Amino acid sequence: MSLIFAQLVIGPPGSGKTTYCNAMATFLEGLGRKVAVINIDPANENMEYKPAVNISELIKHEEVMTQFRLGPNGALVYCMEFLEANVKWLIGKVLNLKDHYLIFDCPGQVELYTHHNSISAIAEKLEQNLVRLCCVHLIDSHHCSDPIGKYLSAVILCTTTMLKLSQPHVNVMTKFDEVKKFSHRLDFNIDFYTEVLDLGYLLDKLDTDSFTSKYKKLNESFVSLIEDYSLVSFIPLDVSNQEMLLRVKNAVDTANGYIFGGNEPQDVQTLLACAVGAQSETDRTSTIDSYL
Ligand SMILES: Nc1nc2c(ncn2[C@@H]2O[C@H](COP(=O)(O)OP(=O)(O)OP(=O)(O)O)[C@@H](O)[C@H]2O)c(=O)[nH]1
Ligand SMILES: [Mg+2]
Repeated sequence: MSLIFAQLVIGPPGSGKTTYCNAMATFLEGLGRKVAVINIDPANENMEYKPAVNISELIKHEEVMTQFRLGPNGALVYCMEFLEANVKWLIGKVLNLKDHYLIFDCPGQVELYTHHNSISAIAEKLEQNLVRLCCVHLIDSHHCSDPIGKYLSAVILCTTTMLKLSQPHVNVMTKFDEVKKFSHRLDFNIDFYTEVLDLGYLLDKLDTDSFTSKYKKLNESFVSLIEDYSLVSFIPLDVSNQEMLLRVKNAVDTANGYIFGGNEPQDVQTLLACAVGAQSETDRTSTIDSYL
């Protein structure tokens, strides 16, 4: 049986998941890949793509809220548990799409990836059915504008999710076109945030802030945890930039093994390999610089 390659697109609410699914699907189709987007976010309202499979065929978020008198988050958890209990339904749909490259659009409730078990159980079931996943974790670049309240928590979120889901993983910093609006206020060069460089400098910053200095020990522990695992770095992305989409695609194809077993015509693969090889560090830096 042949392998199915897929992206599991996750990230906090509004980080750009649905927009990314649409842009990446269009980008890959442009390269000749046969793509299907599967929506497993029951609260998804504004899909720009036409999903090949939609969780709302199985369960409706609003009905769960009404029937069980749950808030939006409780209902989302219920829907994910329901999907896990009915994972055979999903596997059946996926196996019908076995000649496609799959992109899963996921819900934005982060606890589903850091604490709850349903998504990791579903991912495991997909793996058992020869789906080779790569989690693509989207984080809004706006988090860099607040290293104290947002950036550190985003990096902890990524670390925790990577450990919890235990799947190949690519972290992406989205809405990079927005960075220029606040780049003059950043405490460090943008590479510091994307490469997750020595966070000791961040700690110095946290210590000078009257609010966060109260939590010195806690912040030290967070930084030490992140640095001990040393798992996180981010690929910058503006969804309208093809060069940036290509970099994300290449990282994902390497992470889930598509480059070794994908069905893309050989000449396209060779061409892309050349394009990637040709993109030197200077090219990469100048793409990023053009956004600052
Ligand atoms: N400027 C800019 N805006 C973006 C980019 N990607 C997404 N957005 C915008 O961010 C907003 C949220 O995008 P969505 O794709 O709905 O985010 P989401 O993660 O699916 O949101 P939820 O499903 O509600 O969790 C929309 O207004 C998008 O147009 C980007 O690269 N640049
Ligand atoms: Mg969405």
